[in-house]
Amino acid sequence: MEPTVLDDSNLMTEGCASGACGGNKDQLSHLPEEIRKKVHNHPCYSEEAHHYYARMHVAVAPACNIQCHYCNRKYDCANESRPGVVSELLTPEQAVKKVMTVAAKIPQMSVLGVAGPGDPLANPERTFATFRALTEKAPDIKLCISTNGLALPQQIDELLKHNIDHVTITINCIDPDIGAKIYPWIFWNNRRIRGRKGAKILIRQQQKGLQMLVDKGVLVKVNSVLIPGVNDQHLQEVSRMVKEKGAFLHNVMPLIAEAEHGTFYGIMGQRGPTHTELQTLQDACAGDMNMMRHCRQCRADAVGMLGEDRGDEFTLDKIGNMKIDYAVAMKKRAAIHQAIEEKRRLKNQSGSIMVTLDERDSRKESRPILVAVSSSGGGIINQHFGHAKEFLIYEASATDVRFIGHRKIELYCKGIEHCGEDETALDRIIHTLAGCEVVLCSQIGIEPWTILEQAGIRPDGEHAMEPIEDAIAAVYAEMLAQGLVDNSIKEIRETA
Ligand code: CLF
Ligand code: SF4
Repeated sequence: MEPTVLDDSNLMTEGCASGACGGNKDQLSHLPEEIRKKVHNHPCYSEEAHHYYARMHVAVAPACNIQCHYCNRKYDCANESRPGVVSELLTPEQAVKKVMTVAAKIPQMSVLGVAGPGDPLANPERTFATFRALTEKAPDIKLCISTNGLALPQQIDELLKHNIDHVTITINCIDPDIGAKIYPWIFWNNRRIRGRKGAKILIRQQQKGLQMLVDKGVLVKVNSVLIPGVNDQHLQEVSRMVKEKGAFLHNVMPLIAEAEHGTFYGIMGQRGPTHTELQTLQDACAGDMNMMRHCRQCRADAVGMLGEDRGDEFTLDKIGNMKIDYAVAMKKRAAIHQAIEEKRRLKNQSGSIMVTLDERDSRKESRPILVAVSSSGGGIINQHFGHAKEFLIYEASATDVRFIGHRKIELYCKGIEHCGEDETALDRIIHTLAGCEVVLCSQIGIEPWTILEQAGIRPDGEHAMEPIEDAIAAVYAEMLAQGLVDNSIKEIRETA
C-alpha cells in the first residue's frame, strides 16, 4: 500500500481566512478538561479548532415549523446561513454519499451539521436517517444540529441515540412581546398559532429543551440574531438566562435583511446592526458568558473551513463521478488528524505572544486600537490587500491582542487588467474598515496605500508571513513608542 504522505497543505487552513484568528489562545481554555475534549476538534465550538478543522452541512431538512421575519423558505435558514438558495436538497442516502466523499477529499472535515434549509427537527425522519447511517459508516465524524427549538423536547431521546454532543438552539428572545415582533406564527399541535401566543410556546419549548440537553450532558450553543430596535436591548438578558440554564457558548449574529431576499424584514427595510453595535453587544454579553465571535453565518449546504464554501466541488453530479477508495481515504484522514493535533500541541507550547504582552503591562495609559488583517489562513499575514474577501479584526491594547470578528468586503483586485482601477470598491472597503487604524497585509499597491493613508488608515506590509498576533503586538509597540496611541490623542480625536 502506498504510504500516507502528509504535507502542510493538509494542515493549513488555506482559503479559510478565519483560520487566522485567535492565534494559540482559546476562549474556552478555562473550561474543565471533559468539556474541552468534546469541543477539541469542533470548528464552531472552539475558536482554536477552527484554524485546523472544517465543517459541512447537508441540506436534508426542507420544512420548518415556525416563521421568522428574517427568513424566506426559498433561501437558506437565516439562523445558520447567509441568504442564498440551497443548491441541492438531498435525500438521506445522497447526503451520506456526499459526507463520505467530502470526508475523503477534505480530511480536516470533523463535523457534519444539519442546519436547514428548514428546521432539522421539523424533518425528524430525514435528519435521523442521515445521522443513523453516518454513525455506522463514519463514526469519527461529530454530528451536530441547529434548531429553532420548538420540537426539541420531544426529540431529545432520539437525538441522544446518535451520540450527539453538540446542539445549537436559536433563541432570539425570552419575552413573548418581543417574540411576537420576530415570529409571526408557529405550527403547533397541527394548528398555526400567531403572535404573542405562538412566541410564548416557542420560548417555553426552547428553554425546556435547553434544560433537558444540559441535564443529559449535551453541550448547547445558543445563537441569537441581533435585530436593532427589536431585541438589541434584550439580548443581554437572553445571554444571562441561557448561561444560568447551562448553555456554554453564545453566538450573537447580525441580522441579514435585504429586500431581494423577499423576507418580511428585508421588504419593510429593517436594518441590520453596524459592526460597532454588534461588537458592543458581544462585549456586554461577554461579562456573563463565553461568546463565539468567529461565526460565518454559513449556508445550509456549506462545505469547508469556516469562511469558505467548497459546496460547488461536491454537487451530486460531481460526486457521482468521483472514484474513492474509502479504506485508504479513512486511514489518511486519521493520520492527518493526528498530525494536526501534533501541530496544535507544538504551537500551544510556544506562547511567545504572552511574553511580549506581559512586558508591556505597565503601559496602561495607552488606548486600544482596531487592526484589520488580510490572511488566507494558518494564523499568519499572508494575503495581498487586493485579494482579501474579508478582514479579520483585532483589538490591540497594552495588555492584550484579541480577535473580535471579521468584516466581509468586496474584492478590490478583480484581475490583472482591472487591478487597482476600482476606486468605488476601495471607497466601500474604507467604509467597511471604519474604526480601524491599521491594515496588515502581505503586500499592497501604491494607489490603495495612498488612499488608505488619506482616509486615516495606516497600511502595513512589513509583517508579511509573520504570526498575526505577534505582528499586531509589534505594530502596537511601535505606535506606542511614536506616541500614536496615547489616551490624550484619542480625546483630541473624539472632540474633533
Ligand atoms: Fe453547522 Fe452550526 Fe453545527 Fe457549526 S455552523 S450546525 S454549530 S457545524 Fe458554525 Fe456556521 Fe456559525 Fe453555525 S460558523 S453559522 S455557528
Ligand atoms: Fe427560517 Fe430557520 Fe426561522 Fe425556520 S427557524 S423560519 S428555517 S430561519
